[in-house]
Amino acid sequence: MDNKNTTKISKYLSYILRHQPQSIGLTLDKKGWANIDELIAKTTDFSLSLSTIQYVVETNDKQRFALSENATKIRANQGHSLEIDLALTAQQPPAVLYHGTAKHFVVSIQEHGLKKQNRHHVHLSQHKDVANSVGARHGKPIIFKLRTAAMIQDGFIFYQSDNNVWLTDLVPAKYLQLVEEEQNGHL
Ligand code: HQG
Repeated sequence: MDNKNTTKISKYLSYILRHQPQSIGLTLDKKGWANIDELIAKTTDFSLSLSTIQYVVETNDKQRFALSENATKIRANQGHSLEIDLALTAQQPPAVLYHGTAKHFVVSIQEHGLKKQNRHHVHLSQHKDVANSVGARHGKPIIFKLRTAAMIQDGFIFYQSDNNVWLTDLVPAKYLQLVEEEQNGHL
């Protein structure tokens, strides 16, 4: 399968499994799992097979999806807007975490902190280059560095998704430090 097709299917699965399963009449269970046979049957815009799904899951650049042990079910590892329970457990985060965003959000973030917006959590990364590409999805990328040690001391809780995205409920502005643009240029 070529890259274009793989990306198209990955985007489709993200949309269905994170946001709008009802758009094809699919229901996810409480933990976000979809029955694969049902997903295939209800995908009518193009032809989807189990082997295609397995290929997309295995080769996905961010490991966005997981298959159940017997490959009868699939779910997204993170990024949902739907109310589902991923059963995440609290984890000790690395000393430094980054959040990539766009320049036009900076003033609002500095005033209100990082909010989860439509998703379950604020998404954070251990790596600056990943944060940079996350930010670039929204415009000119800008990176915030988090004072995670101070947050832990103040009782904030962090989770890590199965595909290594760090998550938390909110990040008040006082824990955020803007990484200077000159530094961004040397990722
Ligand atoms: C911003 C992708 C104004 C926030 C990525 C972000 C990630 C504020 C945008 C995952 C704000 C929300 C999530 C405030 C936050 N004022 N703007 N107070 N607080 N924002 O897409 O983190 O490819 O929901 O900075 O790689 O960009 O889909 O979140 O710019 O891991 O697998 O509001 O999605 O993964 O945007 O991305 P998003 P995100 P996938």
